Amino acid sequence: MATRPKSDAPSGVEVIKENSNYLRGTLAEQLHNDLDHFDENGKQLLKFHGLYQQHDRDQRKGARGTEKTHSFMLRTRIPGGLLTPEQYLVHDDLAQRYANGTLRVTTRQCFQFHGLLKGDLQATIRELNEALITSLGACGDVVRNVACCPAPYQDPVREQIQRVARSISDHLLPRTRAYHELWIDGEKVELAAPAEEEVEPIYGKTYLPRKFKIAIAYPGDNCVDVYTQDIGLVAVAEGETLLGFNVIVGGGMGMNHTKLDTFPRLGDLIGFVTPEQVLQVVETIVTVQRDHGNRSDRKHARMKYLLHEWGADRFRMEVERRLGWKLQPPAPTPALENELHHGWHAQGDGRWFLGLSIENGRIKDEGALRLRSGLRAVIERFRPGVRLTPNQDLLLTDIAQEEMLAIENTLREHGIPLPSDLSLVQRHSLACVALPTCGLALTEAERALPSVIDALEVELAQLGLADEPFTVRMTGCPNGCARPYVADLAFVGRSADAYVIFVGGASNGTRLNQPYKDLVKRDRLVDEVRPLLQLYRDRRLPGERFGDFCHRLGVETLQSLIAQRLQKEASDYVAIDATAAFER
Ligand code: SRM
Ligand code: SF4
Repeated sequence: MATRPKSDAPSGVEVIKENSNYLRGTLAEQLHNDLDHFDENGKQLLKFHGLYQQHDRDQRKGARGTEKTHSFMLRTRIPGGLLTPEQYLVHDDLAQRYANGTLRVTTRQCFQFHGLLKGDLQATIRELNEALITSLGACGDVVRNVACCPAPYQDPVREQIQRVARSISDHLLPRTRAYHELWIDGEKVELAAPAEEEVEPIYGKTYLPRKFKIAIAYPGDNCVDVYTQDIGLVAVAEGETLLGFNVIVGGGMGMNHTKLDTFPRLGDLIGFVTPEQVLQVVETIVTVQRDHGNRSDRKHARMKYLLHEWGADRFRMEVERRLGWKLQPPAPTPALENELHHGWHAQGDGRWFLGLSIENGRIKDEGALRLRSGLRAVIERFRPGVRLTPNQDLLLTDIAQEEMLAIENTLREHGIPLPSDLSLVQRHSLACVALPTCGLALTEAERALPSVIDALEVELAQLGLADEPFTVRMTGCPNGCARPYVADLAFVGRSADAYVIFVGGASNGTRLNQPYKDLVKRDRLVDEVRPLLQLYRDRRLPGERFGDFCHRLGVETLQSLIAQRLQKEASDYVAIDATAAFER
């Protein structure tokens, strides 16, 4: 598969970065003009500040020919998903005051606001920063939020990996003053232009060729989907001692349905590093991508394409050449599971945490389910820590035993179910944002998955499979924001309400799934999955998961078994019908 660009000229975004004076461009001037939006160059630069210029695609439908009204998505950067109660409440206040009254937990443990207006951006970002929350580098061609297993068990290894996540995130934050000048100080201090290495010693003035993602997994727990990251670190521990990390490089999900030279890829394991080495190694890998990643074709600019082109050995050797020393061979690690961390758990320090399932990450009040108000009530009164998970869920932490019942009651008063009230399939499902805000969405996802899950719940109950856990992920386009290509079952937006069904991923995120059926309309998704579930019920091995079953048989066998079954059902039906006619 060729990943070479047609031309080596830098892409348009590279030129914008280069000429931006470290992410400033003309954002300051544009911020204060009368328009409700920024120009094309500004749009690109805003991403580095955590902002996406969008419009409500629902409204556009009815208003052809009229000017679109712009609004903004703001993403806050929350390393490892850790928030104080005060920081949660600031997000909640701002969602009400300036955004659309909802908060969105993302698949990388961040919060997103949707529907902000240009005139309120400065106030929103300033207040977040006062609460020590930044949006700098939450989007754009830099290292994004560093994800890490958030479970708050009292365990020195967990505390250490959380610290490593924070230090990688801090170390790789853009260092430009542009963010502060624009959103916090509101004033630009004119100084003689500093040398490039003083402003951005790691990134330089064109930053990275593309977004860059890093996550850390706790031994045995792959809730962060470590193989889908540009750099995945799997902690290796002995008892309560963190020995170091196995380093995985070159994962990524995004692809295009029709461009076969774009593809999801799982990362390669290239070695082991100690906790003292990890920051240097991560920075070095980032610089390899900075210097060798494709800067002319953004469709091939992620580090996974460099790995694909070079192979893991050459990549590792380049990292070692820059380091001046060799990585140790990978250490053995326990088998991985994708832990949801739902329900009540003793932390090990006399306190408890409660993992709540947040449907597709959206925190809002709707009808009898007053999720936002209920969470606010609990957090205001009991002041638990808050942790966001890479499964778009939320953990309330550090809860005293005597508060547990009152917290449950408060949640129930607001119509908020506990995970034990929900089906396994719902708890293991993820959907990306998609419509109406995502400009790249081809189909619905967040708004469509709940009814698909309702129908799946009915099927699974009828087939006696309600207790079988498997992951179901839906995205509104092939970019893969809910990491669909590692799910047991995935629905990936294709065009006008039609999806590609993927099957055969591993629930623990260690194997990619395969396309099973193309262009399936939303209202046919469950009909197409039903025969697969029937086969699974009849032919699975003891303890076999749905994705493993589909992978063992392979797509072609599954398709032919289902065709045979349908043919047999049809001929049985004809025979029964003929008998009935004869009897009549
Ligand atoms: Fe994503 C672009 C939402 C996680 C791969 N993603 C977008 C944008 C910003 C659309 C755009 O570029 O105009 C979406 C904003 C929608 C909106 O209205 O809010 C968007 N991505 C999201 C979130 C909010 C999905 C969610 O439901 O949680 C996640 C935010 C994560 C965060 O907090 O940082 C999100 N995106 C991911 C992930 C999963 C992950 O990071 O673990 C992936 C797949 C992993 C990967 O990066 O390979 C992902 N998003 C993409 C891509 C494809 C990149 C590629 O390599 O081709 C795009 C499109 C692009 O970059 O051109 C994209
Ligand atoms: Fe938008 Fe596609 Fe990402 Fe969904 S997967 S949020 S539709 S870019």
